[in-house]
Amino acid sequence: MLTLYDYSLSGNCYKVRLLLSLLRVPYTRVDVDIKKGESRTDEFLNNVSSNGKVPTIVIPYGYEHLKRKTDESIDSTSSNNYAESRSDNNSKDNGKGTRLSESNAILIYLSLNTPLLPSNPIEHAQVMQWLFWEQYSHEPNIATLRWWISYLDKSEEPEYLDRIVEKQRSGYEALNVMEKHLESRKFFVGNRFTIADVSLYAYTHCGFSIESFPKVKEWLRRVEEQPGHIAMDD
Ligand SMILES: N[C@@H](CCC(=O)N[C@@H](CS)C(=O)NCC(=O)O)C(=O)O
Repeated sequence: MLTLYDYSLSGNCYKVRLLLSLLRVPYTRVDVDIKKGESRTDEFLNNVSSNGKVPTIVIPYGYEHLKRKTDESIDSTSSNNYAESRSDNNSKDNGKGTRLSESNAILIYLSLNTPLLPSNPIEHAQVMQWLFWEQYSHEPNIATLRWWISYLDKSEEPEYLDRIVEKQRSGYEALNVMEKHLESRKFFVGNRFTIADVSLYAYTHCGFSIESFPKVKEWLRRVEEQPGHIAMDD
């Protein structure tokens, strides 16, 4: 079974829990309290993530999470290859399996061979486009500000004031990009639900106020209607 190293307040971790639920993949959840420094212990750095971050999953050697092939499938013949996993020293977990970090990389791994990752080359690349955009233009602003204000209480600290204003500006810029894209679409890629939506949903639904982004608001509801959807605190 897969193991997920997780932190309940993290949107990056929620992306993974949400996708596992949508795909109905069983897993073992290990809570890591990052506020208490549990992701920075020697044990965690040596055995789970050398970068000291969650989410990280451990994929048991020989694991095949989804055998089903659909019309949407892409060829992933080496994705679960036992020999390949064993030969990758950087991703070993003391003989337990292959470690995989970075929320969006985990989403890609889990959604291979499912309709949530299109096989059409253009749509596939467009999903990647939104995943990279999420990590560069969305999450660093919306998620970071949420963390500073709601969990680290930085809003009154003078050295944070300019940085907060800048994160707010860039975060709203990202929401504007989403609003414009959704003016003529139901979902981010190919007019159907994909991991681009899963990834973007995670921090959009709990970050900034979206009152002045009606298309984003409607899209959030559509994501919430997907069978298997779970809330962040489920
Ligand atoms: N780009 C990474 C970001 C991972 C990340 O920053 N994780 C945070 C929680 S959201 C963390 O583990 N922080 C603990 C630490 O830095 O000590 C991803 O998408 O997974």
